[in-house]
Amino acid sequence: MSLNRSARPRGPEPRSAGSGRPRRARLARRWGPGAVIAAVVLLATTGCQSNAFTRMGAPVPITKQAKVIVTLWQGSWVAAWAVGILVWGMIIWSVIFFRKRSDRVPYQVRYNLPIEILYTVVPFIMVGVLFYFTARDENYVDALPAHPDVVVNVTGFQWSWEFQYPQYKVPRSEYGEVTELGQMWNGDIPGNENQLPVLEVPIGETVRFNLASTDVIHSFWIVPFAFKRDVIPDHPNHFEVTPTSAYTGIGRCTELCGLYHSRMLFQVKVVPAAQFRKWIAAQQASQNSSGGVQ
Ligand SMILES: [Cu+2]
Repeated sequence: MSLNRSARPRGPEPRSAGSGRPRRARLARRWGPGAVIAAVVLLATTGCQSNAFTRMGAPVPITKQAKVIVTLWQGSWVAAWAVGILVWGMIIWSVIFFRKRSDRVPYQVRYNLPIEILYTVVPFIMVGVLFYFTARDENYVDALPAHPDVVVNVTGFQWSWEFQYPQYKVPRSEYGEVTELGQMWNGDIPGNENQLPVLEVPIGETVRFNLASTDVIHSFWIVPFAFKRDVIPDHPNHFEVTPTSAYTGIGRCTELCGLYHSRMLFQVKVVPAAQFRKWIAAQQASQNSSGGVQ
């Protein structure tokens, strides 16, 4: 009678050196900690740099608030990667070290109370941690300190924007204050992007935005603010930012508001405070002499 595998009687396999569970345990002991350390080091070191990959698609933030939002976003990804690596690791580990080797029914684990408590409690802890950081950062982003350096009243309408600076008066204009109007974007007209309404704000100062709509719901979005806020008729919305770096770009409406929603663009200029004061003084002078006509 040949001694092939199928002829061997069923039952526990002999635990000879170099085979079965002790071998698996040795391999796991040898490679397990190294793999975990490598994963942690990889995550920690790539997290030190700021590039498109480590920001996980988020824009380069240009306000204090945006930095907090992007950091929260990165933290959520680190948590997701950690859970993913752990789960994938355990799947791969069990596939490699516990693959079927015979028809013997494996050791059955049932009613293991500690393990069941563990995988009930761990998700609660994960949700709790994510909730804590989200609530903390949301409170920071939504905070409205009492005395902002610059106030901008934003009015959204179909299909453009009006920006008013109530701290900077223009007595001879019908608006009474610096008012920036423009044209709806039209790509058929060369250079039309220079006719868009202008929103200019200073670096390093707190800027309060008061949002209002005259018709339907719009939404105010400057991509590197990493933030959007709805502009709702009869429901004033507010938010405040502290810009940290210079930026020139396009802001947009991000709530489908009608036929020309996609053309509801505006110019954004984040500039040094001195340049902002110069610009606003020039706006005051020109709007005063023109009576507010732009
Ligand atoms: Cu809109």
